[in-house]
Amino acid sequence: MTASTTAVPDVASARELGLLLPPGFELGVATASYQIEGAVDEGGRGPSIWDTFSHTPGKVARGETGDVACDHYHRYREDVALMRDLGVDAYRLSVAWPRVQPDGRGAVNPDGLAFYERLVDELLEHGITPLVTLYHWDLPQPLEDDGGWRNRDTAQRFADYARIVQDALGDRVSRWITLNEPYCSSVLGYGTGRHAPGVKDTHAALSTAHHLLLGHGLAVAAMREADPDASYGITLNLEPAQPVSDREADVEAARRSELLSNRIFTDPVLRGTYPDDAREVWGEASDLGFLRDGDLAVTSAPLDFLGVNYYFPARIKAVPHEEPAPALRRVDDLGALPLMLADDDVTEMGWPVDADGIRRLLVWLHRTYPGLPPVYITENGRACADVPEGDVVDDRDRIGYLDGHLRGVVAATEGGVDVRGYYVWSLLDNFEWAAGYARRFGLVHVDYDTQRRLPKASYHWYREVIAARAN
Ligand code: IFM
Repeated sequence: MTASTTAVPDVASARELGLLLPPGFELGVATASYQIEGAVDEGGRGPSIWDTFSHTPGKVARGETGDVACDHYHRYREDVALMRDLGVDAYRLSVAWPRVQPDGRGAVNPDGLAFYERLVDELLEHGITPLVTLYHWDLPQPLEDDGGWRNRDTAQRFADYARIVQDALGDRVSRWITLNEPYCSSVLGYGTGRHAPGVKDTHAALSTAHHLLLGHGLAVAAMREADPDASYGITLNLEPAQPVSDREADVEAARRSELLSNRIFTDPVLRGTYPDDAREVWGEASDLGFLRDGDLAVTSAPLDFLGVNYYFPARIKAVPHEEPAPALRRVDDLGALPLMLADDDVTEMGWPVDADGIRRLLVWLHRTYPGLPPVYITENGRACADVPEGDVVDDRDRIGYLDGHLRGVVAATEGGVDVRGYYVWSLLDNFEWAAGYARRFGLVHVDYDTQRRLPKASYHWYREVIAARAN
């Protein structure tokens, strides 16, 4: 189905916002393979760590899995039609490694590649540019059986897989993102165990973060050699951290929070170093044996753009411990030392809303990393308790969130930050990882019983913003 004709809240303000956007500014939507595709046993796809994890009792709310999700694998034409009617310039999708290379190494699955060829062709036919993410957390299970991202060899396997996808799609895709949010893959996947593969091991969180960045750098080098004219980037999820007071303990806790959520990723990628304080904090948990000579030259391979996912800022308060906590305790349990304080406005995820946080983050990146490549906001959005009434989903909280954050991006560009585009997370309601299907982020409501798509008020609002742009 295509867009229905629900009223658009505050059309004038949407149009005014569209006119504020810099010339050529790109607007898009984003999704990810495991969250929308379903069809986990079809077309020769192998199992991923998220299949295993979601089928393990107690790991995902209500025992939900991505087995069917939005059934996008079969309904991608309908979903592309929704994007066409929305008027987006670009669509950020991810390729499922286990569809393309079920074992994570060796044999390639032509049926898996064929799905992405059909999808890319459909996008191009409707004038939508594909922005392809190669890894959005669905590691082939056979690689996990060999250690997953703890195993340094996985970095090379990832680079090989990236080239396979590029060989198949590179004649139609010229913009590539290697990894989505390596923080989540490493810290949540191998540190806190909240995400697949569910490992709780501080040293593993650090080594996997490093191996992910190594895989990113190896993939960029290999892909650039094959096609120097394409654009290559990585997407990092970043949180500006603010101490809740001037107390030394809070300031110190904020520094650690920012180190773990931001700088252990931005520094190796944008500067080719690890921060000095990372060595100091890591020392207690790890011998850093994973770090080898030459690695940081690989992780800092020059990029054409940086993808930034922003959702919320961290307001950090030091929590007293009965006994001195090991410095790295935060990796085991991110809530243990600093806390995020509940704000007045909190999303269904429990995340505080602070639209100016996106501006502060962008300005921080710009000031901290001279030579910062152009930035794309590759995800931004909020979960709302969306309930259709007839054919209407009145998600005005989402509209308010998106409006405020886009204005924050405009303010950052006015302050000199080179931001080239913005992608709403997400086109569709989808499988929100350990939270299952109850957390809805879509511009389009999905009824998981019928797979009916229903554009929400925010979809109509975004269409007005897109249409109003001066360019
Ligand atoms: O759904 C996720 C996405 O997969 C990665 N970034 C954050 C989103 C909302 O939690």
